[in-house]
Amino acid sequence: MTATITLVRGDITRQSADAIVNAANSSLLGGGGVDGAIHRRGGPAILEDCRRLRASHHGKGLPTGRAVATTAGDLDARWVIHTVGPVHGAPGGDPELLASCYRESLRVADELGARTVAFPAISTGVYRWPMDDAARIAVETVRSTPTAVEEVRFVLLDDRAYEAFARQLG
Ligand code: AR6
Repeated sequence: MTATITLVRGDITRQSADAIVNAANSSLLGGGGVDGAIHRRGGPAILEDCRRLRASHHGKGLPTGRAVATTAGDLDARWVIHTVGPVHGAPGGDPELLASCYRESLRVADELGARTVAFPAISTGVYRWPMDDAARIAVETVRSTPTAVEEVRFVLLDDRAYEAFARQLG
């Protein structure tokens, strides 16, 4: 089975879903963009979990392309899945690592038993991945990844992102 893909324009922190994916960084200690918004609206419980994860499993940080889950705190979700996208144009800025973010997040979602998962456009902000290419990788990867997740919802903050994803869905 593969997930049904839906598109929403808006703020991912306002979504209701089993799991909300965060475009984090390796430190797992927060940042700007969607990461900042998730921690702000989700409250301190998310950061507490992140610190615990760092201490127990990821003392050196979460590698690019991997994913881990925490509580969703005050968000309307059961879990936040944190993944680290590649920086476009930097060493290690490999498209395969961006695909890996989506695959690994779905693998974690399956482990949790999540049926609806909301994703932002990973790496397209601070990490500068070109939107059209990021949308292509996101959609192709979700379409080709077997999962028990029923709905993958891409939550796009602006028209440019929404239209890039809509073009990929055809
Ligand atoms: N809802 C949905 N999409 C959003 C939201 C939101 N509330 N806020 C931003 N976006 P970015 P990255 C979009 O920079 O490129 C952080 O500091 C945004 O318009 O959040 O993976 C982390 O800590 C863009 O299209 O993530 C890392 O250090 C997309 O989400 C670094 O940024 C991703 O932008 C990660 O950079």
